[in-house]
Amino acid sequence: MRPEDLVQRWLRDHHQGRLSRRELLRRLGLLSLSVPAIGTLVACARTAETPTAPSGATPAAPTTPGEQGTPAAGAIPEYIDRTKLDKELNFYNWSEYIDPDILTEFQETYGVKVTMDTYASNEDLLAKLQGGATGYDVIVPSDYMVSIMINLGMLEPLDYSVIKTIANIDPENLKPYYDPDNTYSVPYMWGTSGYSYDTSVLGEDLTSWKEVFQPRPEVRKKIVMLDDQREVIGAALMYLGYEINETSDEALAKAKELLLAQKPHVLAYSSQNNDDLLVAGEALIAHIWTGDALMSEQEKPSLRYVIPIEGCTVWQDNLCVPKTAPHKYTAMAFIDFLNRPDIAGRNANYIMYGSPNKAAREQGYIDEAVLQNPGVYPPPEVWKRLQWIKDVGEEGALKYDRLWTEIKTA
Ligand code: N2P
Repeated sequence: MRPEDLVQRWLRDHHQGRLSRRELLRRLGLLSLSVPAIGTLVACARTAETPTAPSGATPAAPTTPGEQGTPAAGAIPEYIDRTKLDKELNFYNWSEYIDPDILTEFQETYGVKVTMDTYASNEDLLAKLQGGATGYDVIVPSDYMVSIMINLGMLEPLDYSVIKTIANIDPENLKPYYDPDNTYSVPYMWGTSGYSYDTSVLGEDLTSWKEVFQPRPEVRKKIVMLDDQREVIGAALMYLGYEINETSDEALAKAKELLLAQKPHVLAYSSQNNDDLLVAGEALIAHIWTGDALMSEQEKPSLRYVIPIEGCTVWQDNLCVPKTAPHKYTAMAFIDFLNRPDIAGRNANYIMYGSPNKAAREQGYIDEAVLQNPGVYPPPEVWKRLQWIKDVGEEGALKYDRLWTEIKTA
C-alpha cells in the first residue's frame, strides 16, 4: 500500500475511534514524513476528536518582543546569526516526546527542515550512535546516559551565546550531578517511572510494586513492563528493598529470580505500546513513564498512575548535541527555541511531563491541571522515595546487560 493510502486508512481508523491519537502519531513517525505533512495530518486528527484539555488553559503565544528568549511569534531572535543556519536538522528523540506542531513552527520560522527519528531507551540511543549513526544533531539522553556519553567523549559543548534561553530553566534543575556546569546538556523534561492500572477492574487501592511483581490472578498475562533494562531491574531492586543502582551479585540474583518468576504473567515488554495496551484493555497494569500515563488517562479515565510505596525512578532528560552532529549551529538554535517559555509550555501541556522551564511555569504557559497533578509534580513526601539511576560503570553495565538478556530470552 502507498504511504498516502496507509495514512488515509489510519486517519479513518482514528476518526472512527479504532486507533488512538498516540498510536496514529507513532505510526506517522515511523513513516518519516516531513514535519509539515505530519503537522497537517495531526491538525486533521485533532479536529475530529473531542477536546479533553480545559478550555482556554493554554495562553496564546506572546505577540510582543522583549522578554528573554520570547521573540514575537514567527520571529527568529536577534542574537541568532541566520547566515549560520543550515537548511536541515536531524532530531533523535524518544517516541511521543514532543508536540509535532512545535517542530512545524520551528521549521516555518527558521526555514530549517526537521527530520525526527525516535528511540525507546537510553541503551538503544547509545548503541545507535556507537554503531556509527553520525547524522544526528540533537539527542535527548537521560541523566545517567549523559554521564556515560560525556565519559565516552561523545558530546559537543553547548554554545550559550546561542542558547540564551537557558535563563528560563529553573536553577533547581541546572547543575545536575551528571553535568555539573551544564557544559553538555540542557534539561528538557523530567518525570517518574511508576505504574498505571485500571481502577474499574482492580479498585482504588493499589500502592505497591507487589501488584506488578507478584500479581493477583486477574492481572496475570495482563502486565506490561517497560522495555528498558535499568528501569525494569531498578523497579525489581526497589521492590526487594535494594537501592536502584545496586550491582552486588546477591542483589542482582534476587532481582533475576523475581523477574523470571514474573515473566509468565507479562504480556509484553514495551515502552512504546504500554499505554495503547492499557487503553485497549489488553493490559490491566503497565510500568510506565509519567507523561505516557497521563495521556492515556485522557483516553481512558479509569486508569490511575501510582508512584509505588517502595519508590520508583525519577529522571531528567536533556537536550544534547553529539560531537558528530553535522549541523551544530542549527542544533544550538533549535535547543534555544525549545526553551522559549511559550514553546516549552505548549510542549509540556502536550506531552504532560514535568517541565524544568521556570519561566513557562511562572508566565502561565503550563496548564494549571498539569501543574496541580501530583503524578507530574510529586509532593515533597513522595520525592523522598524517588531514586535517580546512575552510571554503574563498565562492569556494572555489563552485569545489567547480561541479566537483561537472560530475562528477555528466558
Ligand atoms: C517518552 C518519554 C520518555 C522518557 N514517551 C523517559 N526518560
